[in-house]
Amino acid sequence: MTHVDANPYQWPWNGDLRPDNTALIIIDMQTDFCGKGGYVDAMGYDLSLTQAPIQPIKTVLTKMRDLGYHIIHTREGHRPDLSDLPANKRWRSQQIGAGIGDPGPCGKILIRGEPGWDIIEELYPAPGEIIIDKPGKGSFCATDLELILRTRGIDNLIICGITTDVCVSTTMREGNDRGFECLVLSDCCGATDKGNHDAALKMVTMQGGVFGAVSDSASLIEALG
Ligand code: C5J
Repeated sequence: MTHVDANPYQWPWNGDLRPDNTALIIIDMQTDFCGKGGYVDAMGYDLSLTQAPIQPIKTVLTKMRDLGYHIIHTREGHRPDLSDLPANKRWRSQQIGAGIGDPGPCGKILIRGEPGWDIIEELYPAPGEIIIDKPGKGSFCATDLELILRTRGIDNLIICGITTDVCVSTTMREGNDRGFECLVLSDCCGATDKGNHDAALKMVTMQGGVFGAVSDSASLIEALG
């Protein structure tokens, strides 16, 4: 039995934590969400908040890679012809001055294949690691993530990345509803607003762990040994 010290319960619920049945899911560590000239920068948010988890994620990623855990990366983005971009999503992004598909310093905002859309160098996927390209906030929506997890016999999801209150939270909720045992790492996430980051994590801990549990990189690494 292995448990990670977490809130509101020692995670995972059944103590069955092994490289075979557990995946690290790193959400949307793309230039568009944490780099200069990207989507979040264009909206005028404080980049230091979405950059804060880079080093903690790197530490966890290195450890879990070394131990042979499944590693999965996601990227939010749309097809260059915008055929998978809902008109209302595009319109809303234009209202805040960061129109999805519009040209910017890092290429077209949130468009697949553009420099700003790709994962940052520091956390770039190693050969063989799974990358899920998703058009929405949740990693299960319009992707083959669930099929991959079921095929590999993965029960436990350790979730991190950006942003805590949007794509991380949506993915955790989707995973939890599908019966996966989810853990979110507080210092390995970041949001464009500190209050939203804190609230998104607090929500997880209600009702005995309504979406799973919350821990941090140090507790996870200690449990992994
Ligand atoms: C957002 C994300 N915030 N990766 N995407 O639009 O959280």
